[in-house]
Amino acid sequence: MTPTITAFDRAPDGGKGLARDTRVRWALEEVGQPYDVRLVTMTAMKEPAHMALHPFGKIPTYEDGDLVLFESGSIILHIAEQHPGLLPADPSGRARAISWMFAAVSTVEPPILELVIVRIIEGQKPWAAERVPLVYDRVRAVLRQLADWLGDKDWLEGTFSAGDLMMVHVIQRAKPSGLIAEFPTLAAYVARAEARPAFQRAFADQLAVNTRPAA
Ligand code: GTB
Repeated sequence: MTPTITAFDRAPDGGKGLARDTRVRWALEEVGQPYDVRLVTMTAMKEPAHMALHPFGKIPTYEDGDLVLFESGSIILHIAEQHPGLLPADPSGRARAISWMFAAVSTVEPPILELVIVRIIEGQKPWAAERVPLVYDRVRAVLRQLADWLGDKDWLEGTFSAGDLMMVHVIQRAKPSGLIAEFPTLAAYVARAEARPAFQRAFADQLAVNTRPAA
């Protein structure tokens, strides 16, 4: 059966690939699984039909037969478990790759999201000017640790995995702040991931959706 994912009808980033459907598209492309996409407006996300699929009224979701999943991390883990290509075959390597998936969403993503919030959503608040440098430093600290781990390796554990996919998509969100460019190791890591044909296809597909002419 062909799975169906949901994505923004129009992503607020206009197609920069930062919305979380892109990481799911990328995983599906990496494993060669065709998929359908149902586009959802901001309004429809909060209506009963979508809330029945996603308890928090967000995208992405994933439907395959009777199975409905939400949370990009769990969707990608499911895809990686169903198909070869995103998790090493040996149990320890697999467990390490999954550790990196969790690290991406629970250690690296939170300070990056805080930065997005303070720069964009709260940028005009009177206290923003004081808070922005503090949050920048918090993101810098975690990026420095990630860069130190990566060292001169191409990927976090040597071979590309779902851990790299999640991590790269998470840190791409920090690109507009200029912080990735401060770490040449990470800039090269992101560029290496973005050069993967599966990423290119996923990116092009979401771009086509988000730049299509208005109906
Ligand atoms: N933890 C969940 C997951 O990983 O799946 C988070 C899901 C989530 O936040 N989804 C967002 C959403 O549906 C879209 S991706 N938001 C609608 C709502 O909350 O009503 C987040 C996102 C939004 C916009 C940009 N952008 O413009 O650059 C990037 C990422």
